[in-house]
Amino acid sequence: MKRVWYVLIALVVAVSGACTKAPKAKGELDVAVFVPGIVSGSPIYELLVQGAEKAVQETPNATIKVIEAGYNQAEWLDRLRAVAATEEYELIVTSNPSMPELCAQIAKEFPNQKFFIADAYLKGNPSIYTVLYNQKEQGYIAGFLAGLYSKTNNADIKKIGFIAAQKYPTLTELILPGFEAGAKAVDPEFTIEYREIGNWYDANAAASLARELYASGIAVILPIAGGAGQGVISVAEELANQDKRIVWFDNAGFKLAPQSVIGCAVLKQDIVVYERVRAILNGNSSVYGRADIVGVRDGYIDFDGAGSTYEQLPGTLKKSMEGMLNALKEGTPDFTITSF
Ligand code: RBF
Repeated sequence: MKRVWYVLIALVVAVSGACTKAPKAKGELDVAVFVPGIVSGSPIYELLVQGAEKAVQETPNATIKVIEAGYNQAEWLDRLRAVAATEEYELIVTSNPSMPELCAQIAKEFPNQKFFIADAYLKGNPSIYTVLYNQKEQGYIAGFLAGLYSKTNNADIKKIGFIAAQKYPTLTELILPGFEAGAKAVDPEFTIEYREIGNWYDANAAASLARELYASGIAVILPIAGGAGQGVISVAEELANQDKRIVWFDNAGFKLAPQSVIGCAVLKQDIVVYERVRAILNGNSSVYGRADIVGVRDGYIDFDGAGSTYEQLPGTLKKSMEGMLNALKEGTPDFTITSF
């Protein structure tokens, strides 16, 4: 009988031992990249993952897990809570302007959890570090090129297309006004034709909107639509021989639409995330509470014209672009923002 008890006790101990987590190795650092959406097709999330992966690769004992939270925004808070509740990750890295509110909520519930949020702004929360891009400048660069191309190719139509997935503050207060200012700097008569898809995935809806805008005589569209932007690309490529074009945002887009993307207003989210995550993994904890704003002058927003569609544009147009970029880097126009 005694033997049976020994065996039973040994079994219970073995099973419970197997169920508890192995203690972390000393110095082990685990990073979760929480993607509020889907990585593939969303330039800004592709850059997020690239930057975080590079930082982790360069840090001994660091691991990374990429978690895609999907397109249902109502689920994000619960998904984020589930990640924090594992208490496995020293740092959660995420990106988009809606995330500070959700991270602040989870930080209240899990006071030890730290967050780095790119493409967002929240100052003064001791668990959260944010970096916001000055997207007024980024919009201005895109709008200026759209204006120049439209003026050169179709002088009668003073309209430029803008297809957005949804409305949110950085779109309505930075990107769109910047884009409009860029177009108007070329010709004050330009106006923006704004269309909205309603989500970040419906490429068919985006394609219909693009077709309608191009049919009205518009030559250039800027899509800010994540995965749905593929719909704008396919229509622009189909109509490229009618001089229909796209200006691209966030990353280099020439390969995505080789005939129709004429230039890219890029942000260096991969570098921002790489630098910041690496610093945090190396022990810099003074960043929490901080809200940085970066832009053209520190090189985090720029123009990418390294594609044959841009190179083939008229020399006068490229000269104007160069002049605009130099002036912008020197502060004209001055789009400085100190808080958001
Ligand atoms: N951008 C994307 O490329 N893909 C997305 O799925 C996506 N989802 C977003 C969801 C919300 C709630 C908000 C506020 C923004 C989202 N963005 C997304 C936009 C992104 O933050 C950024 O503004 C654009 O990529 C332009 O730089």
